[in-house]
Amino acid sequence: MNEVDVLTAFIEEGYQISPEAVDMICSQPNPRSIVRHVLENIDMSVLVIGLEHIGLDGLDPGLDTSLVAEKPLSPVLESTNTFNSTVDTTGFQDQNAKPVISENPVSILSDITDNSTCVGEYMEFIQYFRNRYSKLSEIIRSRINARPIESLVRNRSPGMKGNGDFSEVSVIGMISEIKSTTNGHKIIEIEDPTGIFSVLVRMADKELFEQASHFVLDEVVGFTGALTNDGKLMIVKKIILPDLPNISTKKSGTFGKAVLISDVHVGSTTFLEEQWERFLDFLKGDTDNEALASIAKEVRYIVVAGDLVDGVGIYPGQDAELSILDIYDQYERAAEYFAEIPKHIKIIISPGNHDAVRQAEPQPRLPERIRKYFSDNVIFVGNPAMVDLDGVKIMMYHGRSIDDLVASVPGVSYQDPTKAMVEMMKFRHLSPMYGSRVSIAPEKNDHFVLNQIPDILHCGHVHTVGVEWYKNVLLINSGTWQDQTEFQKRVNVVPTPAQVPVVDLENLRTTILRFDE
Ligand code: D5M
Ligand code: FE
Ligand code: ZN
Repeated sequence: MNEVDVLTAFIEEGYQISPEAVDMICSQPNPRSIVRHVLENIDMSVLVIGLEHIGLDGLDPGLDTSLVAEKPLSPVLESTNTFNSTVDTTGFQDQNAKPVISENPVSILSDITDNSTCVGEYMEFIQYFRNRYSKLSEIIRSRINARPIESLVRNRSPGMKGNGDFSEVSVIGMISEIKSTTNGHKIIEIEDPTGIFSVLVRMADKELFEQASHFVLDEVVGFTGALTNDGKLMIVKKIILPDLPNISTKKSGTFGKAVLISDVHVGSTTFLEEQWERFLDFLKGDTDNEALASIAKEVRYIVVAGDLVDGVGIYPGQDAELSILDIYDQYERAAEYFAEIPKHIKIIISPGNHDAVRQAEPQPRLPERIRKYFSDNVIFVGNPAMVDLDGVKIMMYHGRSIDDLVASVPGVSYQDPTKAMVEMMKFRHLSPMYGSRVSIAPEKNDHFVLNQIPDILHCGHVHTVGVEWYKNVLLINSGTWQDQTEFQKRVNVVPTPAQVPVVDLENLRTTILRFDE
């Protein structure tokens, strides 16, 4: 990108930019990713973009630009989001114990909290989809040489197949429609910012057809193939998903354990209090079981992926299934439970669809009125949020989109929740289907795109435990502390409550502890 390209990119989005800022961007190794990052993060009220909005001061020009693009722009935001404290180790004084784990740093790498740009205007939806397309297509673009749809449509003419240019072409589009022909082939309509095009996946191409049967609307996919004679359709030869690269390496190196939970549903009549108390006893080291006691000593973090309480008014007739009717009382009770946990353990809580924040995702962290019930070792983040636990990156997402994926993708079921999480990894998106059960707020920046690859993806919501590796990313669904509700009986959701995945931070090996028997 030269100076003119940079200038044009900003003008097209309605901003002016100072000459110094243009020079600064052009002097970096990857101006395009900086432009994208600035546009995603700039406050809409800014008219002229200056050096102060770029946030590159002091960066090593040789720095990997993929990192530059993913660093929060404001250093203030980064430092206030870092939690480091020395701790009280009550209950952990055993002389034979491993060195006491006292420093358990947490930093928040990405979170919607205090960064929401959305006021609900129509243009925001357009911006949201553009942002989604631009982030995901950029991932795919590094693997194929795609052209804009406009160039295919413009050159459309009878007999164009004979033109060598079009014997093999590639495009990247967002899926807007999936149809079947009478012969059973799939016709997929895709859009990019320049136009609409259709591609055909033949039934006889078994592998491609199987891949295409996993497509959902609004995901971004690359296709390579040949155009038909009239130039109106591409016969697909290769499908390129954003997916994870094959080269990412497995995490290793830190120490201690992270305990992953979700869907506690405090306040519900079906909350399994007895089993939960046994879990708290384990964390306090209050157990006769030596194996459990030794695991407890190594716990540094507890990560809670939403639905901390049952909430109120979530579904019709919920009051009949509540033991605590007031939502603040539910959080107060939850805080009492968490206060029993030794204070050196850092607890990270993100919300779910039963929690007291906006339902539209991404959701911000719980409000101050609720946060103040909890001790200082509890850190609140939004949903989704990526946190770094002393070198291990965990993407926390409650997982409401799993409902959509179960409904749309063959082979994905509530009993096997990590299969839905594999799809999220392949789409590089936590909630690909727009306008279904997940209500997505049109933020300027699509917070669901998996730009940075986490070491662990942690979801909940479906109340079943699952652990699976996908290309060196550990996928965990952390189950629930709620027994089957009447509602779940009717829709045949069979939970696996009171089972707790515990991850060894040194090698990401996972053990499931059972408090259900
Ligand atoms: O969701 C707990 C489980 O119940 C999860 O597997 C989804 C399922 N569930 C929740 N709401 C519905 C609706 N409306 N239809 C079908 N299945 C549903 P939780 O978020 O804890 O209520
Ligand atoms: Fe839940
Ligand atoms: Zn839920």
